[in-house]
Amino acid sequence: MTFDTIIRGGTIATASDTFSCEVGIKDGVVAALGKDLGSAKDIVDASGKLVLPGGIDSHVHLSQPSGPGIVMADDFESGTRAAAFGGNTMVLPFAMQQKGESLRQVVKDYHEKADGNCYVDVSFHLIIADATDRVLGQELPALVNDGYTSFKVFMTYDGMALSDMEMLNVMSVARETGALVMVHAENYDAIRFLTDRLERAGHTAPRFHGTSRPIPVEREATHRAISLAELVDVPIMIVHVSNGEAMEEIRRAQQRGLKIYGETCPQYLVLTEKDMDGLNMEGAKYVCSPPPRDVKSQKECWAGLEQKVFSLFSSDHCPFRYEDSQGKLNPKGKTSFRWVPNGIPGVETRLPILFSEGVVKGRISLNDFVAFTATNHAKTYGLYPKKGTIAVGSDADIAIWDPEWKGTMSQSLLHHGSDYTPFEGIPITGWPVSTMVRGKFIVRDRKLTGAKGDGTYVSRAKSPYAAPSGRLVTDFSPAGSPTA
Ligand code: DUC
Ligand code: ZN
Ligand code: ZN
Repeated sequence: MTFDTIIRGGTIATASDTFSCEVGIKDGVVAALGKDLGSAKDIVDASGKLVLPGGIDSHVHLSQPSGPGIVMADDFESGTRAAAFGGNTMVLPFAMQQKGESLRQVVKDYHEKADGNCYVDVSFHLIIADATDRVLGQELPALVNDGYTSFKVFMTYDGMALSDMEMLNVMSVARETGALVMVHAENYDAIRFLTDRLERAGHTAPRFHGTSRPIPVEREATHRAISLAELVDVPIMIVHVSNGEAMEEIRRAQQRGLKIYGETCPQYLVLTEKDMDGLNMEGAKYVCSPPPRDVKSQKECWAGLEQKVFSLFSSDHCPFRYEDSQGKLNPKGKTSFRWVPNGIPGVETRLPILFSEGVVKGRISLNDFVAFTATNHAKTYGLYPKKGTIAVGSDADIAIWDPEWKGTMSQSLLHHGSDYTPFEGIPITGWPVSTMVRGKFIVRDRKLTGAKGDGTYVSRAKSPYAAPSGRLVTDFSPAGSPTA
């Protein structure tokens, strides 16, 4: 066979193995793995490089409405371009419903924003903010059948928080349809109470964002979400876990045999609440929810990865510009942390940070790095084995890494739409130099070679991780039966 491309001389790592061989690519898929594969139109010399499955970032926000007068710093074009430079071949942004909106219309709107504009492949999770009978009974089941097989629910935020009753209803639909529920676990009333008291006391600087949502706020909601999921026997993914107390809730549930999964993010490994304490409004650059905690929490989150309590490492890329009246420095944000948009950029920095801090420093193996950043995302969200690995028959979604590259994380290296990175100044070893999506280089030797439209929308299967365990709390099953 004559291949389109052969990648030669590199060290390949998957979630399970590390080996040396050539990768033969034909028609966008991996067609052969072996020695001396012969000829190809394009022979890529990967000597001294690592050849890894392209990163899949399953927690990304792009072009999402973020409140009056606030504009997100990345749309699908700039966000997926930055993703490619950061070694990613696929991202999963959210299609976010707001109160009163039809979920089907929301999905159409996000396709308008994404289709034809992406550099890497994309697929949407749905955010459910209005759990009406129509959404629960008609729109969600139809959308799951159409390949939108995961939804996120919020336990906090005005206009977004679901009551426990609504959470149970959404979880029941997930059980019946085979979808996976992602949960933002923070206690809404506790945050409102603390925010009001802080403002009344004149504590309005960005650092009080952390004070308004301390660890018990997250721990309690994590415990409650797990209990609700147990009641209806449905697996859930607790996203963006920031500390050991919430992580221990997940571990305890897993030890009891429940299908409770956890995700953590770079900000919880390398930032702390002190970063929100910068002079003037500098702290706003780090405002995200849950907030970064302390060094003890960082260590606990590392332990959560090392011990596989967490299966996913995502960026929670939710970018705003800093020097911008539509971003972090919006006029109301200067009056109180309450109005500083929540979120930080990270789609381009996620992989180098975990490689450098995790693999190079010996905290996790290279194979676990691949699992946490690509393979587990594909398995969790119904994309495996088409995505998330290097195997014959899989899409040729590949990142070539220079494991020896040394430098300092800096805004000047990045391509995202934000005007800063919260990870400025972190020493880094290892960087992705080329990114290939379905056989086409989007970035080659650090230069953009792809075009918008090279990334396409990917419809997803139901996740095997979403199958109920069959364990009921009582002899009555309150949620419907799973359908195939
Ligand atoms: N939750 C997210 O998942 N991202 C940004 C803000 C938030 O609250
Ligand atoms: Zn969230
Ligand atoms: Zn998020």
